[in-house]
Amino acid sequence: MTLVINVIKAPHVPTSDELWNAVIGVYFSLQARNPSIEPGIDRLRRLELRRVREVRKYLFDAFRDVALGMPFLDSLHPFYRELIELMIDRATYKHSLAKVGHATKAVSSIYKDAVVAIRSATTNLEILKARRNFLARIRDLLTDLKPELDFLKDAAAKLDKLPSIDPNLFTIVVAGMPNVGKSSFVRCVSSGKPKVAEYPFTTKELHVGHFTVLNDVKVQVIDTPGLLDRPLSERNKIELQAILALKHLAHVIVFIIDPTNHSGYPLNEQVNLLRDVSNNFGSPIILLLNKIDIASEAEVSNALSTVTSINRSLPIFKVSTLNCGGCKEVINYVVDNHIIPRIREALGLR
Ligand SMILES: Nc1nc2c(ncn2[C@@H]2O[C@H](COP(=O)(O)OP(=O)(O)OP(=O)(O)O)[C@@H](O)[C@H]2O)c(=O)[nH]1
Ligand SMILES: [Mg+2]
Repeated sequence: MTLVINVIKAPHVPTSDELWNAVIGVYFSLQARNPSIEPGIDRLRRLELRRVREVRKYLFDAFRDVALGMPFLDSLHPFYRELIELMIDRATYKHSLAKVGHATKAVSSIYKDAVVAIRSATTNLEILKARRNFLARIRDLLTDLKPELDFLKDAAAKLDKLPSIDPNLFTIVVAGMPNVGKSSFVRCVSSGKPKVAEYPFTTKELHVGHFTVLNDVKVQVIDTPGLLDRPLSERNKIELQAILALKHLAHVIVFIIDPTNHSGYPLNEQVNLLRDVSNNFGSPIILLLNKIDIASEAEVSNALSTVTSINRSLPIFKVSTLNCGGCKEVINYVVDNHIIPRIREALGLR
């Protein structure tokens, strides 16, 4: 079964102090309804019962909204699950959600004790003592939840910043070493407008753009952070985001090589990375030799012969993403060779 996930949404997660202030607000905003008719103790008893009931309801809702509103990692698409696990410690996340969820039970039990104490009180003083006990226990409970609420608040902020990637769309993942022109390519061919700059590691997270072909087929293009030529075990969390996109999302990989010395990364390292990517991910690769506007003939032919020595059958395009030269041809190639065949297959046409 395919999961349709466009955006991961996180609820507002209150801090322990916010909840305490809200509890005090709820408690003391409630006043006696008929102050002049009822005798003192009955009026106070009734008022305190209403107050503890309202606080219970408020906290119950607040805890439930957090516990059920945060995404359940196990039911997410593996791309999102692994991406979130790069940013958030899975065990702490699960523990925090469970603790906040269980806090609803603690609130119920504190509430029940308060009701018994208020009902059985024979003087105003005893009722006020029951109030003090109730509020003190609620305060302790909220203090105890502080680390978990802080953790979940931070997690929610990270979830809100995740790119809106739909794992069900046809997806082109753009990869290569830093500074070779990946973001420039994404800007040329899609609605995505990732930052382009003359230094490496400009892109630090995944960015998504779209374009539409054949009237209404939406295609997703993902810009990735630059990868270095090194083993998976040495990759940092920024690079691992690119790996997750290649592993889980790519129907086609557009791999960009800069044959000039402009990017600062030698050709042999870029070709090593290309070999690594083609060995580790099953998706078809389209190779782009970029910066053709400044590349010398020798640089281009050297790159071509090095690349073809490792793989003769790679489709290769010479482009200049600075002015988008040649980029349209790349997209036409993807449409003709990958998107149309998929549509025909889905329609049962051969
Ligand atoms: N001359 C020339 N420069 C280019 C071309 N494409 C990109 N650049 C320049 O190369 C630099 C890097 O471009 P980006 O698109 O940011 O490269 P990137 O691969 O996304 O870089 P990271 O995000 O750092 O990995 C920028 O200064 C671009 O203007 C091109 O076709 N020709
Ligand atoms: Mg970039």
